[in-house]
Amino acid sequence: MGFFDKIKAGLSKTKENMTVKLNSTIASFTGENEEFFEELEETLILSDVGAEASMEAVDRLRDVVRERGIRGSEEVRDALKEILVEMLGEKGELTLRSRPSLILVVGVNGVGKTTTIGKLARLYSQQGKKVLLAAGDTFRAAAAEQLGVWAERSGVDFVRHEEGSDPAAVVFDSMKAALARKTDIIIVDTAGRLHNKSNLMNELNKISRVIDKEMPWADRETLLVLDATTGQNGLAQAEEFKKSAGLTGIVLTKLDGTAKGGIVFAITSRLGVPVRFVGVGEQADDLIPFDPEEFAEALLS
Ligand SMILES: Nc1nc2c(ncn2[C@@H]2O[C@H](COP(=O)(O)OP(=O)(O)OP(=O)(O)O)[C@@H](O)[C@H]2O)c(=O)[nH]1
Ligand SMILES: [Mg+2]
Repeated sequence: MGFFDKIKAGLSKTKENMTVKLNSTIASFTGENEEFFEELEETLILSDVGAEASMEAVDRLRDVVRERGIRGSEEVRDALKEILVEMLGEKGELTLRSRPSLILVVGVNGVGKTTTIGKLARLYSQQGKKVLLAAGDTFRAAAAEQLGVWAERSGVDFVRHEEGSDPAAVVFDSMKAALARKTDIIIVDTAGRLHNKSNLMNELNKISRVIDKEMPWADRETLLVLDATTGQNGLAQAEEFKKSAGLTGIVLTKLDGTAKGGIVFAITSRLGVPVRFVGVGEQADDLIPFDPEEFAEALLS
């Protein structure tokens, strides 16, 4: 199954899902009429798109409908699709040119960080890259073990320390090991929960400083993992991480567990941080590079 089919399968979970509602609203379009736009805005808001992004989409659609004199539902669908794709921004890859490059994976507990790292390890090692996983979640011993299982599954390198040790030291050792072994990509797991929130942000900052000091030249991506089923709550988390950790991309997991998915628009419009991957299941190959065009197509077909 490709991106399109997986997204469609995910979003078609319930009868009350986003695509069904969107498409029935669009089918009711018979020319410029305020009721249609209000219904569309409501549908978008109910699909987790968020008030701001929904209003933006509908305002833009209203203008396009007027400018082009659109009367038919097919044309209105195409116009809406164009707008949604534009709102999602360009499709893009992670910048991982240096050897090694680093991917820091952050997010609150249970969103799917470790699983995503396992999937990324699979993806990049299949592309012929030498990957090393760093067990930066030292808060729980089980966390390193879970990551170790993923490393073994994909046959990639793995660096861990004891429970309770300093995550920055794990990252330091990972960088040394990566240089010695000519590793292409270091992927760092981090804790989702510590004794308190400021500890968590301090720990991420410390990891950052160690990388800045040892490998200022290395390409580095900081990916925030968000659970799509938490809807608008994810946005508050994202804003906090953006402020304290600096983010270069979002991974939206568990899209297979929600019939909504509009959260993708809320994230890009509120944060200006691109969605790079979506998770659509628990298996190693259930991670898909995000494609705005195909996503919008899946919603509107
Ligand atoms: N259905 C589904 N489940 C997922 C996906 N990604 C992760 N999960 C599941 O979500 C649960 C939590 O995943 P983890 O990877 O352990 O999450 P984490 O962020 O590392 O959690 P902590 O280490 O506790 O902070 C596991 O049961 C995963 O199998 C996804 O895309 N779809
Ligand atoms: Mg974890």
